[in-house]
Amino acid sequence: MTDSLVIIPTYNEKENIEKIIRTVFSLSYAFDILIVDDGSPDGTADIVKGLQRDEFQGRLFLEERRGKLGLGTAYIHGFKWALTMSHYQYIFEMDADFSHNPADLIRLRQACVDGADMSIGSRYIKGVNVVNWPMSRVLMSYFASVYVRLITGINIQDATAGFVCFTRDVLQTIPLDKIKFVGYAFQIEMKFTAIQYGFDVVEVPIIFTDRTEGTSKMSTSIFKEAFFGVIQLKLGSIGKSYKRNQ
Ligand SMILES: Nc1nc2c(ncn2[C@@H]2O[C@H](COP(=O)(O)OP(=O)(O)O)[C@@H](O)[C@H]2O)c(=O)[nH]1
Ligand SMILES: [Mg+2]
Repeated sequence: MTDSLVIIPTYNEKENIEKIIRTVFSLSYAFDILIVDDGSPDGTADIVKGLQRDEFQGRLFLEERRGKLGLGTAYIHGFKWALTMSHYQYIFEMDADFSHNPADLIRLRQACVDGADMSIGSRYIKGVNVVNWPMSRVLMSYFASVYVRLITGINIQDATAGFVCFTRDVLQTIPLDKIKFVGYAFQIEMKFTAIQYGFDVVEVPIIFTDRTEGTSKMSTSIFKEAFFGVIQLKLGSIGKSYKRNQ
């Protein structure tokens, strides 16, 4: 039994899903995988079921939800699933589209083994490490992190990053039912909340490469949620006590 589970949310990722699963399973460390699919009309879940049946029983898991309910709730669903299995100590977020290099899972895990409570695959700690994104998106993402730092005061260079390793303790402490955002704001909310609870959050440099297959689900509503969500997060935290129950 492994101590590590990679959660991959999917919506219409038929071009990527088999390859990403095989790549993770070919790494030198044994990671399990949980796919959280939101009823992808392109049949992503069927590909996963085939691989589960034929090759990866006991290592590859699938949770299917009925419709596109958003990235944030897909992860919350996955986190809760992971916490029901007592052997998972390191629980990861990773995209299906190869924007995150699966080989970096090992470095993210190592940062937590070495003492961090949560590690983030960060694009912005050594310059800007983004490949193939249009300049407009790079600028938006970079300045989103500057904006998050200014408003919330958290010292994270890549606040919207979606390549993350959580130790079990962090996910057990954060009240998952109270996490309210679904898009980039969800990523900010998880980091902000972990820091409020006093967890040690470290950034590990990665190179982020835009997808070559399939399409992005980024939308203006996700952008708006993040813009106003950051202000809500800060205001909502004032006077709130973040106590770990021990
Ligand atoms: N389950 C689920 N997965 C989603 C949803 N929206 C996006 N994803 C997945 O989340 C990951 C990141 O999404 P992507 O479209 O690449 O966003 P971008 O990288 O910001 O353009 C991919 O694996 C998507 O398939 C959703 O509503 N539900
Ligand atoms: Mg992507």
